Formats: sequence, structure tokens, C-alpha cells
Amino acid sequence: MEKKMAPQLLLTAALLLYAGCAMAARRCGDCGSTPVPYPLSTGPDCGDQSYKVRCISGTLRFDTLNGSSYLVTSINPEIQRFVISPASFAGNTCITTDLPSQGIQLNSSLPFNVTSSNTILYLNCTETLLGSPLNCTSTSLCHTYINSTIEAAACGNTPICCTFRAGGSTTSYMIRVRNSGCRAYRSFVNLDYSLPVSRWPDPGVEIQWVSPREPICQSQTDCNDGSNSTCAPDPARAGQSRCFCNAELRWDPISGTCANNVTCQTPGGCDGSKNRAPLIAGITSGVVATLLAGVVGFLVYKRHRRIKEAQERLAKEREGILNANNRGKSAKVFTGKQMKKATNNFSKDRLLGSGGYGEVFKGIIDNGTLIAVKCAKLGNTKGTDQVLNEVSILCQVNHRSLVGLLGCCVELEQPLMVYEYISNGTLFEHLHGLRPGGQGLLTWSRRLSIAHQTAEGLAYLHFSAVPPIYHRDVKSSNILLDEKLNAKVSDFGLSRLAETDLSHISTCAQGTLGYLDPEYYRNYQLTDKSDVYSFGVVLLELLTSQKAIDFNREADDVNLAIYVQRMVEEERLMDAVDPILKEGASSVELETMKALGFLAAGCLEERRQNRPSMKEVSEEIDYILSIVKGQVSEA
Ligand SMILES: *[C@@H]1O[C@H](CO)[C@@H](O)[C@H](O)[C@H]1NC(C)=O
Ligand SMILES: *[C@@H]1O[C@H](CO)[C@@H](O)[C@H](O)[C@H]1NC(C)=O
Ligand SMILES: *[C@@H]1O[C@H](CO)[C@@H](O)[C@H](O)[C@H]1NC(C)=O
Ligand SMILES: *[C@@H]1O[C@H](CO)[C@@H](O)[C@H](O)[C@H]1NC(C)=O
Ligand SMILES: *[C@@H]1O[C@H](CO)[C@@H](O)[C@H](O)[C@H]1NC(C)=O
Ligand SMILES: *[C@@H]1O[C@H](CO)[C@@H](O)[C@H](O)[C@H]1NC(C)=O
Ligand SMILES: *[C@@H]1O[C@H](CO)[C@@H](O)[C@H](O)[C@H]1NC(C)=O
Ligand SMILES: CC(=O)N[C@H]1CO[C@H](CO)[C@@H](O)[C@@H]1O
Repeated sequence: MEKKMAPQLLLTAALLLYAGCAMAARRCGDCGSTPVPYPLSTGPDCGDQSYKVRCISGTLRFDTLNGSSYLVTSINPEIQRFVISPASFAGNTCITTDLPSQGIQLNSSLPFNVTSSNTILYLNCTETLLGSPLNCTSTSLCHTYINSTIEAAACGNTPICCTFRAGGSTTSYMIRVRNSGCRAYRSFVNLDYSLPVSRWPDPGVEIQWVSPREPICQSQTDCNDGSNSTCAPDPARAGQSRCFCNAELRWDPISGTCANNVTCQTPGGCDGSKNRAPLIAGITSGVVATLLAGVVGFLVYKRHRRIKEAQERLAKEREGILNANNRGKSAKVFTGKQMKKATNNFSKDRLLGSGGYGEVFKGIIDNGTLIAVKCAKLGNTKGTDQVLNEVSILCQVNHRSLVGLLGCCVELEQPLMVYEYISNGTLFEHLHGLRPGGQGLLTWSRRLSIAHQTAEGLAYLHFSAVPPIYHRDVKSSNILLDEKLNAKVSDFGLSRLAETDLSHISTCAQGTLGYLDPEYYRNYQLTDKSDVYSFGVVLLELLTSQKAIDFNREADDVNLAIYVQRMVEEERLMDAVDPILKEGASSVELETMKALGFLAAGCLEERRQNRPSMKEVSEEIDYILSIVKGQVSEA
């Protein structure tokens, strides 16, 4: 990577030498009586030009794509948010006036997004919306709104409306109305759902701006704050220079100035330049060209050394930690050479599979041990340091119910993780008859053991790993079985390595269909309770021997979780249990099947807070298992 850096920086130097323009004053003047905080900009001479708003006869307006423009009703610079007034209904219809421009669409290249404090009601929708993850049920909040306001009375004639919380993904950039979807919307900021509609706030859409970085400059004269900052190339963006604050001062994105280090009171907000300031500080004099050459050389050298140091440090730390944790097995830091040899230079015929995280190769090391080598595919939005850090965290976890980690290799371009090779296939293959011996080997008590071991592995990741690791992709094909059918969880945390910028993904980003926490659709976050949900689906697979998603089932029952939940509601849980398991089962065994079914239903609770923790799940299964094994008699 460092090899690429030099030409880019030289380009910066060239641009710097030939371009020139004046930098803006930091804060814009008031618009009417409304103060315009930095970085918002009402003109070319003030604020930060990426943060444009318009001041029209004393009122501020915010423009969105396709020529829409909205009145700014309030601004809160401390939390970097403002509220705009959404479009109104056109005449006596259930259509908002911004339908022609397709609602509010922010330019995703600009530093604004729609916050998750907005509750959006989509109105006058087509039936296609019913298949969406939004809440379009007949009890959805939007119906309450329509029924209780005169303004939206026209919407009473339209059957479909939906409610959701904005933020997180593509909704961070748009509240989209269109003829093939919904034709109107309302939005409310920080809506308390328990209030009657008459006490709801005025409609509003809250927009957040990303903390501005130091101002862009072409030369030192642009940094017009006396001797507080220095114009220098931006290490993060070739071809651009910025006014970096001098030593002892820190960039304060709220005031838009270099503030005294101690007076800066915005945690997080001031961090932006703390590494850069001292790096730039020493270099203030001399001919411009010499200065630039110096900076270029210095940065390249710094960067090179930093990466090298990080790798060396990591390699040392890894060795120590791995050896301390690995219960006598000789875990180690592998060299790139060793890994190339073990995998026959990552030859295609050694490829075992690939997933969102990258590729897996089978290999054999000098002492004859079979290994699985995983290459982390680096998400293109992540820095090398961050990836190395995450790899190093993953490299520390070890538990008998996790696929054993033999070591890591951070020498190559992609970090590698080296695991013991588990030869007996996945739980998915065993449950669905894809292995010799098949389901016959999976007796009820064996299934319970597998469930318990998996739960233990996940509980370990949630409660004993520091920091906690969320698996994010729990499913039966990620549970490996060894020769004795002991379960070992694989691929934990790997999805993080492959994580890409959420804003670029329009569909479901993480996890696997059929296992994915439904709350993910609302806030686009995965937590430990998302693993609990996915594990609940695995429990159902163990109980029913059915696949999580199976289009051979009736349309309503394609999704195993929904199917079994319906059976539970109809008090027909046992009808869903695999007939082979029920055959010849004792009454105690039948009771424990029911108990596991209810436990699974608990894991599948819609609301995260109602789901048990992985620790509780593990303990519960342990208890059920002890009943089956006759160690405890039922109360
Ligand atoms: C709902 O949208 C359709 C399509 O734009 C429009 O024809 C209809 O009048 C709208 N309904 C109401 C009640 O305004
Ligand atoms: C979005 O913003 C970028 C950066 O200012 C600009 O280059 C681009 O033209 C804008 N896109 C649209 C569609 O206005
Ligand atoms: C939809 O919203 C209503 C009212 O808030 C709630 O009772 C219902 O459970 C929600 N349904 C879904 C599928 O989220
Ligand atoms: C809204 O009003 C309709 C018609 O009066 C009624 O059927 C429906 O139950 C009401 N919905 C809510 C959520 O109040
Ligand atoms: C929206 O902006 C906030 C504030 O800068 C930022 O923390 C968040 O990651 C952004 N969200 C998306 C999806 O871009
Ligand atoms: C330079 O920084 C100091 C310390 O924060 C501040 O008091 C002073 O106003 C700054 N000067 C300019 C011109 O911004
Ligand atoms: C700012 O202050 C903190 C602690 O008060 C210190 O650790 C840090 O080095 C200071 N940064 C600069 C740029 O002076
Ligand atoms: C209706 C309309 O003009 N839609 C456009 C809004 O802007 C986006 C981005 O420029 C276009 O993709 C849409 O077609």
C-alpha cells in the first residue's frame, strides 16, 4: 500500500503548486434572525462548501436532489442536527407535493443523512409494499394517524400505509415517494408512540451532518487564523490540503476553529486531528517545494514505519496470547512462506469454499496436521490497522465449542487465520441428509448436546471474549461436527472483517435469510440478541429437521421461524417436530422436545429485550439435557 502512496502525494504537491484561491471565513452571518452555525454555508465566502444551505429572504432552506427544497425549522449545532419541514399534502389528496421529485433524496456524496430519530409514515402505498420489511399491518401506527387527523383525512380512502424508523441504511439518504410505491409521507422527530395523535409534535425530518474536517486550503494564506494552523497535504486524501491545527491546539468541528486543547469539550468531535497535528507541526518554513517534498517523504516514511511496527508488534503479541490460551496445543504465528507452502500457493484445487468474509483453503503443515486457512477479504472502507486489530481480537478466542484456532498470519496482504480442519461436515449437511449415516446418527440427546455445545460457544463469544464478539451469521452450515459429532462453531465475527459501508447497501446486508434478526430491518444493527435469534432458528432445525427457508413448504410457511411460531400459537408445536424423533420417544423425551420448542420460541421473540441471553439459553439447554440423560427427575 505504501508503494502507491508516493505518486499520489506528489500529485498533491503538483496541484498545490499550481492552484490558488482564497479560503472562506469560518462562520456565516445570520440568516434573518437565525444564526447559521459552522459548517453550514450560505455562500461561497463562509462555512464549509460541502455543507450548503440557502438563505432566502431571512429563512433557511435545504435543497435536496431533483430540485426539492425544504424549510429549515430548527438547528442544533451541538449535536450537529437540523430539522426540516416536510412537504404537505397537495390539496385534498393523499399525495405529498414532492411526489414529482420523488420525496426527500439527499445527495449521498454530501455529508448529510436522515437520522434514526425520525418515525416515517408512508401513506397511499401500493400492494408491493406489503412484501417490505416495513410495518404495513392493519394495526400499524400510520392507521392511527390517518384516523385521528383532519389533514390526512383523504388517506382514509387508501388501504395501505406503513410505518418505520428511518436511519441506518439507504433510508439514511431518502424518504422516497413515487407512483410505484407510496405517494405521501409524514415524519415525526423523536415520536413517543404512547402519546395520542393530538399530542404529537409538528411533522419534521431531522437531518444530521457529519463533523466537518479542517478547512481545505491551497496555500498558507488560506488558513487565515493567524498562526493557529498550517496548510499541509491531507494524508487521508491525495490531491487535497487542509489547515491542520498547530501543536497544542485541536480542531474543533463545532466552532470551526483551532481551539485550546483543554477547552475542547466535545468528546469524539475533537479527535479528528489529534494524530495529525504534531505530524504537521514541525514543518512550517522554507520554500514551498522543499516543504512539500519534506512532507511527502515524511508521510511516506511515517506510514511505512507505522504499518511495519504494527505488524511486528502484532506478531509478538499474537504469539504470546495464543500460546497462553491454547491449552497446550502449539498455536503460533505462521509466516507467509509457510502458508503458501501449506496451501500449495493458494491453489484453486485447495479452495474449500468462499463466503462474505473471503476464501477458505485446505492445507497441510509440516507436522502433517490438516488445516483450514481463511483469508479475510478486506472491506474496502476499513483501514489496515482496524482490520489487523479485529483479526488480533479474533485470534485470541479459544473454546472447545469453537473451531480451534491454530494461529494467524499477518504477513501477507490479507490477514490469514489458520484453523484445525474439521472433517465431519456441517450440522446442516447432517440434518438434511447430505452426509453418509445422515439423520440416523442424530438422536434426540445428540441433538441436544449439539445445541448445548453451540450455545456454550456463542455464550463464550458474548460473555468471555474481550471485547465481546457477535457471531452475526449463526446458522446450521456454520456449525461443524467432528468425528464424535461434537459441535464446533465456525466463522465467528468474520462478517465484521468483510463489513462494507452500510450506506452503499440497499438490501439486507448481513446474516443469512431465514436466520436474520427481524429487528435488523428496523435499525440495521446486529447485537448479541441477533445471535440469539439466529440460534433459535438452529434449535428449530434440530427439532424439526427442516430447513430455515424451504420453498417446498406452503407459501406462508416458507420461513421456518414463522411456521413454527404459528404452530406454537395454535398450540400445535409437537406437530412440527420431526416424526422420526417422536417415534418411540418416552414421555419425558416428548416433554423435553416441547421445552426446547418453547425455548426456541423465546429466542425468536420479536423484541430483542424479550429474548433470553445466550448464557441463559445455554443453561436452559443444559438443564433439558440433564433431564433426558436421567440425571434430574422432573419436578
Ligand atoms: C393515491 O395515489 C394515487 C396515485 O398517485 C392517486 O391517484 C390517488 O388519488 C391517491 N389517493 C388519494 C386519496 O389521494
Ligand atoms: C452530489 O454532490 C457531489 C459533491 O458535491 C456533486 O459532485 C454531485 O454533482 C452531486 N450530485 C447530484 C446529483 O447533484
Ligand atoms: C406493527 O405496529 C403495530 C403498532 O405499533 C404493532 O402492534 C405490531 O406488532 C407491528 N407489527 C409488526 C409486524 O411489526
Ligand atoms: C381506523 O378507522 C377504520 C375505519 O373507521 C377502522 O376500521 C380501523 O380499525 C381504525 N384503525 C385504527 C388503527 O384506529
Ligand atoms: C449519519 O451521520 C452520522 C453523523 O456523522 C454518522 O455517525 C452516521 O454513521 C451516518 N450514517 C450513515 C448511514 O451514513
Ligand atoms: C488561535 O487559537 C487561540 C487558542 O484557542 C484562540 O484564542 C485564538 O482566537 C485563535 N486565533 C484565531 C485568529 O483564530
Ligand atoms: C491534549 O490534551 C490531552 C490530555 O489533556 C493530551 O493527552 C494530548 O496530548 C493533548 N494534545 C495536544 C495536541 O496537545
Ligand atoms: C423523478 C426524478 O427526477 N428522479 C431523479 C432524482 O434524482 C436521482 C439522482 O440524481 C435520479 O436517479 C432520479 O431519477
